[in-house]
Amino acid sequence: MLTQQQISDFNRDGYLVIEQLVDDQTVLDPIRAEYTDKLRTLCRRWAHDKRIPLAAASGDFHQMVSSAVDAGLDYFQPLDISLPPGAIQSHTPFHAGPAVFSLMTYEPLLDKIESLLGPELTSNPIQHVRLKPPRKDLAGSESRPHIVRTEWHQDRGVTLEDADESRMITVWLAVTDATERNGCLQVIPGSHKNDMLAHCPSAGQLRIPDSEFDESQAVALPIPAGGAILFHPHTIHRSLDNTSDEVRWSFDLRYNVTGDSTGRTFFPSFVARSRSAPETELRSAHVWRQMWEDTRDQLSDDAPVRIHRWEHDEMVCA
Ligand SMILES: O=C(O)CCC(=O)C(=O)O
Ligand SMILES: [Fe+2]
Repeated sequence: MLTQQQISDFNRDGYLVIEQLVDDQTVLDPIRAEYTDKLRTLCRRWAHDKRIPLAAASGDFHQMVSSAVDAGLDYFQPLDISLPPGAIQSHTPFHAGPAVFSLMTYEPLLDKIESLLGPELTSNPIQHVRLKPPRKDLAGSESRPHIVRTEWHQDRGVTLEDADESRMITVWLAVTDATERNGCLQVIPGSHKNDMLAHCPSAGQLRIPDSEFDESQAVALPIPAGGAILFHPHTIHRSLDNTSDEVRWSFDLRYNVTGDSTGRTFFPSFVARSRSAPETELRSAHVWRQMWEDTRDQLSDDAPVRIHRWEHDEMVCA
């Protein structure tokens, strides 16, 4: 659980840094192993198709990401813990592995969220892995916020209208140390007291215009691997460019009060904790993966999924 001091810091600032939230050996090592296996399988297939050298499939995780980046191959979507926005096909890849499920249902993590949202918690499907290679290695045209720096936004701005009243928390978890050099998160303290601000589509991302807040108040939040930042859906945040030589790796998970809309109701959510009806908690990684597979089947070849409300014609975006 959080201390009273942590809860009042969160209420004052709109975010809370927890230097050590998950255990390196029991939580992060299985995730590293699961991701390394998965990427090795992908690299072997690419090597077989002569798209990367065979030796590239025997590197470590960081080396394999670099090989994929050098060859212009999409390592990201097969490793993401969500389906993408836009068109979904029956073979669209994603990653819903047991080590990630263990993180999402990790009791000490749920305890912290319970301190902020109460005892009935749903795992929200707006969730991603971010695997950010050194900026210098990426094509200039790459703009996905899971791969390059993220523009100033509020998480409320990246949900649909039906979640505007939802009580929700983002958990940003560092798998590698997050530093100013490799592109840690930056926040505007106290900005959660704003309403949702306008978000303007800008080079493949959404961005709150500079005129709407005071960027000089930004605070960078470096944290060690295993640490986390919890934040409110109205907290204005972004991340910096990765100017280091290594991949910057994080997960962002979200939880909302059960019964409130997730903002992406076409993607699967599940009860992660329920003090009133513990038998409703999902405890099977296999069932979780199946939910995403069923969703993919249902959505494949449908109209592209829409994940936010913003068009270029907002006045403030002109
Ligand atoms: O890691 C990043 O670049 C940004 C993450 C973010 O916007 C989030 O977790 O809500
Ligand atoms: Fe965000």
